[in-house]
Amino acid sequence: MADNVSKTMNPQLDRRGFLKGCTMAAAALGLSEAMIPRLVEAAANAERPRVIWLHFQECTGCTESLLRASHPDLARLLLDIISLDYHETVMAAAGHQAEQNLHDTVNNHPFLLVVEGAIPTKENGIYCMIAGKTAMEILAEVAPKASAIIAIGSCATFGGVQAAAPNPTGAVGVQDLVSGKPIVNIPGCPPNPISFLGTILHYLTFNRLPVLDSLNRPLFAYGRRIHDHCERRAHFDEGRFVEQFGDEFHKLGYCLYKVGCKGPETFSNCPAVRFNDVEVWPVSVGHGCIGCTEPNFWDTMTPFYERLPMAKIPGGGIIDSADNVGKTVLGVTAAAVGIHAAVGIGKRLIKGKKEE
Ligand code: FSX
Ligand code: SF4
Ligand code: F3S
Repeated sequence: MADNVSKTMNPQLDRRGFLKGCTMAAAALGLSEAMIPRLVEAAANAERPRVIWLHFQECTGCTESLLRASHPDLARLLLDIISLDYHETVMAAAGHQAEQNLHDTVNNHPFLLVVEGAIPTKENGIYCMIAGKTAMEILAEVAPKASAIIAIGSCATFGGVQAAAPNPTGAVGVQDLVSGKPIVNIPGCPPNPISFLGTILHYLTFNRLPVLDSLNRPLFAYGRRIHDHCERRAHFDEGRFVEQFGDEFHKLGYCLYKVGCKGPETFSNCPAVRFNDVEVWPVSVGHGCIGCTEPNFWDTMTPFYERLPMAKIPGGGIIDSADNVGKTVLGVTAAAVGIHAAVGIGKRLIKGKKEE
């Protein structure tokens, strides 16, 4: 049954689209141009890994952004390089046939497991049931047989909005329930498709998963603080802030820190890789980052439209209040933020190197 989803979804990918997708993924992975042919070679010739994609408590935004956004080349490339054997949203099979497909792959072939959505654990997991089984039971059955697991989206990685206090269903991420398997977390609500594609292409090209940070996120995508590569950073450093949405400073593109931007404590590649083919990301269209790649951001990053408390600013204690911060003080702050970030990233890289 292998590949039933890919065949349905992927009528054609021309060479131009194929190369474009590989080039974008290579850039996201931080590979030099010289590596692009190797990536293309792997994408074209490596044996396509079978992928089982399970959906639990989620909104399907991760799948939607991956397969149906304005990235047709990326979606087709992805479906070209994997054999998507089971995916509830897009597979043609239904009912017993779909369940049979799942069991065939799980029991007879090596496969990568992708999980989208949180797993509710209260009342023995009854808050998410598929084909008569709880998400907990399905995960317990499938995960031990997977070669590796990719948790996609903030729900599957850290529990997502379902896990927000008071977490009525006891929702958790995959890594809270599964041990003894390599787990890659690709958080974001939803995450950038290129971070997922880059992970798969890295696996195909180098026969191993990418280097991870302490939260199991690939360093190539989550190794840098948003604040440190934001196009509005010069405004932050110069003390030029939007005071409220729609004011003249907003129109001038000033820094969104005072209206709640959480970029100073969020790690993600959003400013660099951007979203959709129109090259935007939240801050570029005038909305602060809400920290959607960080653990429990629904609790820790709210209220979304209030500035980060002083204690949460990297190098904390240096910013007393953005109202009082002048150019000079912000210069010091910026240096402190930069040093803190450099230390943080250094630590992550060292950890990543050790793991590698
Ligand atoms: Fe969660 Fe995925 Fe947020 Fe939705 O399905 S990460 S709710 S955008 O998309 O799991
Ligand atoms: Fe960019 Fe937000 Fe940092 Fe301002 S606070 S520079 S908008 S990341
Ligand atoms: Fe999420 Fe912030 Fe990027 S909200 S999409 S991590 S800019």
